[in-house]
Amino acid sequence: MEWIDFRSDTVTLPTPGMREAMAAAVVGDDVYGEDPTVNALEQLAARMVGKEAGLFVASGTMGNLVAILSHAQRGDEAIVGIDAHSYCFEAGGMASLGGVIPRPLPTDAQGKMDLGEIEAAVRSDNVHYPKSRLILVENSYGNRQGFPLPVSYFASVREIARRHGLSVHMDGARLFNAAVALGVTADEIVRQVDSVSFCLSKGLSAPVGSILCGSAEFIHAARRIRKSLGGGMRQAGILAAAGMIALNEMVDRLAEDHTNARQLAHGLAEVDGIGVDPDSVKTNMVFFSLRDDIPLSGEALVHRLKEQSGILTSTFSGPRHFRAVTHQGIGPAQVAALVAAIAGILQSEIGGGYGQPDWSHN
Ligand code: TLP
Repeated sequence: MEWIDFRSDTVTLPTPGMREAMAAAVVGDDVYGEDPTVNALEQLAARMVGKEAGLFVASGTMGNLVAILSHAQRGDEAIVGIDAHSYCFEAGGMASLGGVIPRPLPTDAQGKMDLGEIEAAVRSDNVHYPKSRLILVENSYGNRQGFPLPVSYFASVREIARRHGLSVHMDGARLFNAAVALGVTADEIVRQVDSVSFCLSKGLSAPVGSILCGSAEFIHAARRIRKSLGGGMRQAGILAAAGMIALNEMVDRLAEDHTNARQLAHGLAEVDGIGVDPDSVKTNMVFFSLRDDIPLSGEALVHRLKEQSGILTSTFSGPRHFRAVTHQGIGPAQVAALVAAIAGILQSEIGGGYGQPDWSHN
């Protein structure tokens, strides 16, 4: 059976063009700086986000960790959203591996930290305190169904950072989703931060890899940190070749994923027993929930979707809350299949309440 996989955009498979490019890639030893394909990818990535230099890393998690360890010393503090990926989902690497202390702040419905609270969180020079060193931001904001935060927010954060001599790193795992949704170029967003890491392996469909970008001096330091973490790869041009295609050919199509996500949200809104807010879907993620009175656990819904319809979904941020992510492997037919499958399961549980979804939205 071919699965329909809504669990994440990390499940995307390399395109046939990527596989060809990987097979034909000219490679060398990247630790010697001699892999021409890696070098070309790093230069292209840096150019696309308006930074001086780039560094190919194994994953988004490694990109954030290398960035944090390059900006901050042991005992320094990093201000971060309490539900940001770098705080919640990266196994605490900044603290366990880098000795960097996270200072989590609450975020609003879009994933923004309050500017006043950021400013208030900056430590004064006092022997009792850790040193504030870094502000971590994220765009799009994963825990807010991929909300694309506007350039103006990052400009304000940058202003605070500048006043206090802090650096700003952006977890831009889905930077291009944010840019496409906002109708701006990636470099307009990234101009506001000192460094950014973004993933090639999510909506852009490359099999492996992220890029960290920043000033030439910053990337020089980051290269050593990457080595210390075991991230000095050798003939990595095999992977970078797919990354080139990800950047050159896969960015514009992200708009399709966003359309499909909106369509999914509108479809689910028609299903009795499902809670979803279609207006809050701005990129490629749909968060929805199962109404409390439905006599079915979230886990059971996930299980039945898989067993009955070959559809993979997952709960997210709560036992009755779900995240569905659209990507290259999901088109309108797969969206319709998920809506129909959920409607069918709920109908058998509560009976009735589901008509044909109205597909005229978008
Ligand atoms: N996110 C994964 C899971 O870890 C939740 C996903 O399926 O969305 N920043 C953000 C905002 C991310 O969403 C992710 C991955 C990362 C960083 C880490 O990237 P990888 O998985 O390449 O280490």
